[in-house]
Amino acid sequence: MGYKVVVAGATGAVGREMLNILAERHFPVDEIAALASRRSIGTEVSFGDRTLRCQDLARFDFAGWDVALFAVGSDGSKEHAPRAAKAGCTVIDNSSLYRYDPGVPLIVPEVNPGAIHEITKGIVANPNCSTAQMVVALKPLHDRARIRRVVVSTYQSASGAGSAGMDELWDQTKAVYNPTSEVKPKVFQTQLAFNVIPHIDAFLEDGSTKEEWKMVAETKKIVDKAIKVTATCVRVPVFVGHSEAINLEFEDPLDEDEARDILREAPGVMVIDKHEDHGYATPLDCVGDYATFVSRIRTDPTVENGLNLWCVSDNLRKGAALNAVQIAELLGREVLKKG
Ligand code: 11C
Repeated sequence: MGYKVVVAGATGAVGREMLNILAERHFPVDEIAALASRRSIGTEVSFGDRTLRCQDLARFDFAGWDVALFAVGSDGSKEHAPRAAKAGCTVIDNSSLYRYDPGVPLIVPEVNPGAIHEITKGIVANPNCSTAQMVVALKPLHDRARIRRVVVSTYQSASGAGSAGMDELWDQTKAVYNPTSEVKPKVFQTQLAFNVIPHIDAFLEDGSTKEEWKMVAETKKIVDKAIKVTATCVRVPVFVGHSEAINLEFEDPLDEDEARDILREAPGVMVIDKHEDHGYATPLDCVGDYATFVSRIRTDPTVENGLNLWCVSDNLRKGAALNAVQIAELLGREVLKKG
């Protein structure tokens, strides 16, 4: 016996990956519904070798459905997630709306699976993509040597802004070679093609951005509230795959060889760390993969117990859809227990 599963936002970049990953991982599905906003009703999406027609999210009755993966943004989640939860369908929400709500667990299954038992509102939150991959790499190191402080700089791909972000990067890239066509930024704040933009999400009063704030707040909620985090989040002209340069300070000594061995054994981590050309992961290497790749692991001799590393992952997968499906698997195993 399997589950009745809903994917809301099924035509978007993350929603399509949710369907792909549910099929790839043979999630025990008895029945599946793909939902979308009114303008996409009837749009066909793939689920393994099946084709699903999108139904209207606004009119969908969630009663009798077990789990709904939401990739509809905060406005859509605000309108429909409580309605689904009230009907008895557990929502796994990819938006930021509920992440900081103390009554909503925020889960990365390799890191804090036990939080699945803290569901109080019928909703589980999926973290921001840049946080998800980072905490997969940090947790095993924190367990061994207690991380005191994290300094992270991100190199985030256009797909973090969805299909529209990828389209804009593509159009701008082509337009650079065609002097007659104008490059007008819409999704991003300025031209992304052949550029980098140190600005993701809204500015906050202290001069940081919401994306940077999310990395701080979410790392504390998922791993340990005692960890200090400071982030600089940057958009780069890459289609898929977020990269992060991470500097860590530990309470206890941890040498780079032991850190490498710990990460080699860690769930969800793939270490690629050779001191040679392409002996490290790049975004192109991680597209379509499940793992969080860790490279360039090395001692930082400028601080006590310091370590540097490079972390890359497919932001549409571990950063969004894969993590949501892993939460659904955890929910099935630990709470719903139907499969
Ligand atoms: C980006 N990380 O790359 C963002 C996208 O809070 O789920 C995901 C935003 C979020 O633009």
